[in-house]
This record gives sequence, structure tokens and C-alpha cells, in this order.
Amino acid sequence: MDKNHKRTLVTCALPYANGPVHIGHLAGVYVPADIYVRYLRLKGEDVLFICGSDEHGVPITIKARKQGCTPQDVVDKYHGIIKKSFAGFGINFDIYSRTTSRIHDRNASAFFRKLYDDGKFIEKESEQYYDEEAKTFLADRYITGTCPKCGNEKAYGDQCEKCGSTLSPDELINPRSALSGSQPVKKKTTHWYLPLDQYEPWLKDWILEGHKEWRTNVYGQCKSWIDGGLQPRAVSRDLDWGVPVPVDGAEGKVLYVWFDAPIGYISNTAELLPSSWEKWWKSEDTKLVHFIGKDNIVFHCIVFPSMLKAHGGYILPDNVPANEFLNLEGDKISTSGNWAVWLNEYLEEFPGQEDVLRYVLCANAPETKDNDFTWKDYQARNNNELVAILGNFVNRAVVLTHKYFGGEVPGNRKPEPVDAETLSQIPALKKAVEDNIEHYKFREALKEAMNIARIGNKYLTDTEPWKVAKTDMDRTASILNVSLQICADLAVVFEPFLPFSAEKLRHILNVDIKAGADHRAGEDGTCGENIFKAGESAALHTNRAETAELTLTWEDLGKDSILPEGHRLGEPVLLFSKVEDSVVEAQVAKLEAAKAANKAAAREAEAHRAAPQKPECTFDEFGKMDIRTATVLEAERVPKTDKLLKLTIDTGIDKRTIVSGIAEYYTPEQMLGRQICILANLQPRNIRGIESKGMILMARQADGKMRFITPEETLSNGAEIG
Ligand code: B3M
Ligand code: ZN
Repeated sequence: MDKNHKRTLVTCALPYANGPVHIGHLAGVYVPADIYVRYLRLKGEDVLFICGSDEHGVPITIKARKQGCTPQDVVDKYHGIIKKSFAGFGINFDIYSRTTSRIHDRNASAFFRKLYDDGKFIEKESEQYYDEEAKTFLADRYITGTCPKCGNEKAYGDQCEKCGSTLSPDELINPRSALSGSQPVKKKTTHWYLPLDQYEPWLKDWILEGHKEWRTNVYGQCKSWIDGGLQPRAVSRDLDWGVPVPVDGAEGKVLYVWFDAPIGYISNTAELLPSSWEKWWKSEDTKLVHFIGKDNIVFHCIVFPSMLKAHGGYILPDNVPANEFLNLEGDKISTSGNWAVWLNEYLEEFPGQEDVLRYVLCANAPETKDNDFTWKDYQARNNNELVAILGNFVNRAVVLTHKYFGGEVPGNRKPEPVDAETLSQIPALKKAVEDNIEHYKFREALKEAMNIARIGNKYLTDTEPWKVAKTDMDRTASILNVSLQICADLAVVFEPFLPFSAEKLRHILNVDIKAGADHRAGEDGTCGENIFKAGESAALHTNRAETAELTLTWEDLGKDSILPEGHRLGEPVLLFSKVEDSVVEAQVAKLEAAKAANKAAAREAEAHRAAPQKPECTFDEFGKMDIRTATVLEAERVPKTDKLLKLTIDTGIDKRTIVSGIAEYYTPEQMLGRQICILANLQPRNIRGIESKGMILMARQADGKMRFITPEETLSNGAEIG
């Protein structure tokens, strides 16, 4: 690792607090970042790990509107759920705060104001859609209309979800406000823009020349953005949810969520370390790394760095290891479609199995391309790798030591060449784990760590100490000594990947582990090194004075005799357990049920979809229709028909007969005495030998369901409608 820095600042994308987090989040961002942080801490580096909820933006206001609550209610709910989920998986943030915090409000506001005062923005007036009924400008998401590309009548002002096209509100045919349903009008509004075009030469140099080592997907996206030509980007919005624009006359305007959210990293650091945060953000000897998903690349590689550059005084990211997407059982994860494995649900349904998911998601991480999570693969990796290799090896070594040597590490009494050959492979694997983690290749790193377990498992299988013990206790002692050294290696190497299991393993081996400082306690806490007691996790962040006799460090990994002869082991417990078919089947069934529910909801929505509007009519044409209230006096079925009712009605003008095709929906009894609306001057028609004068007005749903129209309160018959 390049040692030109003294400390590492690691940030994870701030998840939107408008829903719980799922496996896609964990695989793409949080597990890799956590592995990286834990690893650096084990190596004794000073690391700060920052995250929090992104609580602004239009989707949160939409969710609030749908649920009939305030945006604050929405973010309060999900912030809590998300924070708990991360903690549940041992994701070790020093702080998990939120962008609705007071300090963030002040900080983001000051950041904007400095850029404003320094003349870094362009101020521009433009025309945007405005809802005159709701008296508000409309965010793109709040405008719906017909997609010009595929004809979908429910496209949004920023995107058509049917054909996937990116749209602007101007492209929508027949735009409507999602707030009031009215037709929005264009109105002038002023916004501030960050002129990204001016940063183009600098970005070219900094990224395209200076960061060729970034992942190909990240570098490639940056290159195509820069090559495509950068445009000024609006950093404010007309919205009532967010950080207010701190400029006179900017009432009703807030900072664009993508302007304030990355500043949240800084705010959260300052919240945790009020008087020392600057060394993390403003000192060249800090290495800054942003962990994100691929949809956030442009914001973290181009927009935020340009903001930091415009502000001045801040360091820039050293790397932005963005992952691709994780699919689920062959389909794109969909939050709204409930096609996801939600972390809060997993934690409830699989207590004690946090590491299994961490393992599967890392082993299958979408580092270079989109990848697929399947429950079958989850089961296979658990049963064939965690249980059959790692768990099985440790368990055999420890149980045999208890059986033959009373739980004490036996001496290496009768070494054979295979022992040294076996142990000699480990330093190279340690190096491979290190190199891979330091180059953000967590999948490979995990594979190499697992190879250490494989070596141990094979060694035990080949040497068969349970057989040797019948004739040669000295040789048995050597075999178990070597095996236990490998177990100790595993207790160290898996700490970043499988913190809960590494903790269990340390308990089994009765050893502690030493890691570099965390900063969870802020400035008041001790920031010395952490010793994690046997049976306690580096995930728990507790400093304890009392320790086991033996404390391991990352540097012990690969040494021949980590555990000395006579060291007492703890009690053996199983590290992993088999996942049965029934568990997998239940999870797949749960997903299938979600899919079925979606299909049903889609059918339902289709049934309620309004028919397209008819061609325009003139006022005069409408005026020709004589629509009035009337009351049903008598009702009877028309003989030999299923659908027709013969109604005698009082129109206020006369009493007359109307034949209507509503027998499917109403019995004659139900119609008696009802006040309805009729088209009175429809040309009379002869229906089944009965003269029908006029028509009963009915509302017809897309699925054919019909209901007649009744005035809100009883009116006199013959009241004109129009
Ligand atoms: N909330 C987007 C996302 O979750 C966004 C990340 C902000 S990071 C500053 O995809
Ligand atoms: Zn479309």
C-alpha cells in the first residue's frame, strides 16, 4: 500500500431514506467498504468510516404524499430501519448520521454560500412547469404524460418506466401535474448552475491522465461523460423539502439533493469530530475513498470533485471503487416491485447468519459486471464452502485437540515435510489477500482467504490424525499443532470478511485480536488501539481492559507458531450450519409471491386505467346535450333479455320510459327511487319493441364495471347539468 498518507477516510453512498436497504446495497457498497475498513484497522492504520441517510430529494416527498404523512415522518422511519440493518450486518461506521441534521443544514448552506459569494455559479432564468392549482413548481417526477417514444400514458417528466427512455418534461405529450391532475403551465424561475464545462480541462487532467488506475467501469464512465462535453448543472430546485437556498429572494427554493448529499459526508465527519474534522478533509496526507454503486459515478467523480475544487481547500478522492449492479434470481432488483431481499427481513429470518450473506455477496460481488444472487447459490456456497471447508476444518482441528490433548495446543513433537510445506503456502496467500484488498478486489481477496481454509482442510484429510492417534500420539500432536496454527490464521484473515464468525473462532481459540483505532466515541473517546477480547467482535467496538493471554495481529498471519504449546483453547462451537432445501424453497416462494402480487396489482391498475380522451368537441356541441337529474319510479326486467331494464322515470319535465342495459349491475329493486342523471334529448329508439326516450348516464371502468351517476344530494328532478 502506498504509504504517502497518514490516514484513510472512507465514505459509503448515503442511502435514500425512502425505503429499507436490500442485498444490492450491501453487495455493491457496504460490504466491500466494511471489509476495506476492517482490514486497514487490522493493519493498524488510522481510518475514519463515514455514512448516513440521504434524506432530501423529490422521491421522499412523493412517498410522503402517497402515505399521507410528512417527508420528515418518512425519513425518520427509514433512517431508523436502515441504521439498524447496517449495524446488524456489522458494518462498522464511526458515524451514521442524516442530512436533515442541523449541522448538515448549516454546513451545506455555508458551502453553497461560499461558492455563491465567490462567483462560482451561473444564475439563470428558465421556464419550468408550474401547477396553478397547487401553486407550486413541479419537479420532473411530478409531471406525468404520454411518452413520445412508446406511447405509455404514464411516463414521468424525467423518465418513461415502460421503455426506459430518459425524458425531459418538455417531451411529454399532454403533460399533467401529478399533484392536482391539472395541466401545468410554463412559468419563469431562477436557478443557480455549477458550470461543469469550465472544469472540463481540469477533470480531463485529474481523472483521464491522473487516475488511470481507477476501475475500468469507473474510468470508462468518466471518460464518456467528459468526452461527451459537460454542461452547467442546476444546483437548486423549486421544492419545499431540502436545505433552503441561502440567498435573498430565493424563498421556496432548496439545494438540489445531489448538491447537499455529498456535503453530508463532510457534515457527518464534523458532527463526529467537531474540532478535528478538517484534518480528514483538508490535509493532503489523508487518503479519501468513496464506495458507491455505478449509478452514482458521475456525482462522485465529476460533480462533487468540481464542487470541492470550486470551494477550494478540500482534498479529492484517491479512488472511487464503484460496483456494478446485483440482480436477484435473474431479474433486476426492484424496490417498488418488492423484488428484493430486504436486509431487515433477512436479519429477522436468519438470526446469527449475517456472515453467510456477507460471504455470498462478497464471493459474488458485482465488481466488474452485473451479477446475480440466487438462493440456490446462497445455499451452495454456505453448504459447500462455509460449512464443508471452513467450518469443517476448524471443528475437526479443535474437537480432536480437546479429545486427545485436553484442549491444550500440543507441541510439534514429530514434524514431517508435509507440515512445513503446508504452512509455507500461507504467506503468499496473505500477500494475495493484501494486494487484492488494497486494489479493491474483494472477491479475489475472499477467494484467497478461503484458500487458507482449503489448505487446512486438505491437510487434515490427507494426514488423518484420527487414525494416526491409534498408533502415534507424537505425530498426532504435530498434525494438530499445524492445524491449530492454520485456525489462528483464519481467525485473523476472516476478521474483515466474516467478523461474526472470526469472533466466534477467536472465542474457540481463546485469543484476542488487535486493531487500529476506531473513532466511534468521537473526540471524547480514546483513540488508541482496540483489543478485541476472545469472544468479542471487532464489530462491537468496545475497548476492554481484560484480555486473553494471547493477542493476535494481522502480522501474525502466516507465521509458523502463532499458538504456543500449552495454550488452552476455548470451547468448540460450530461456526456454520447447513442451509436446508426447505429454507431456500421458502425464500424463492416468497419472491414468487411478490411477483404474483405485482402482476395482480398491474392487472388491477390496468383495469382502472382511464380510457384515452376523445377528440375535442366545441362548446356548442356540448351545449346541445340536455343532461338532467331524474328519479326512477318503476323498474322491471325486459323479458327474455339478461341486460335490459325497463325504467319509468320522472324527468321533472315528464314521466317517460328508458330502456337501459344495466341489468348486470343492478336489480330492478335496487333502481327504485334512485336519483340518476340522464341525457334527456337523445333521439328516441325502439329497443325490443319498447320506445326508449333518453339515456341513463353511467360511469364505465376499464374492466367494464358500471355505476350510474347520482348527485351528491337529492335535487329536484329536471335540474340541468352542465
Ligand atoms: N442517495 C443515491 C443512491 O442511493 C444517493 C447517494 C448519495 S451519496 C452522496 O443511489
Ligand atoms: Zn416510453
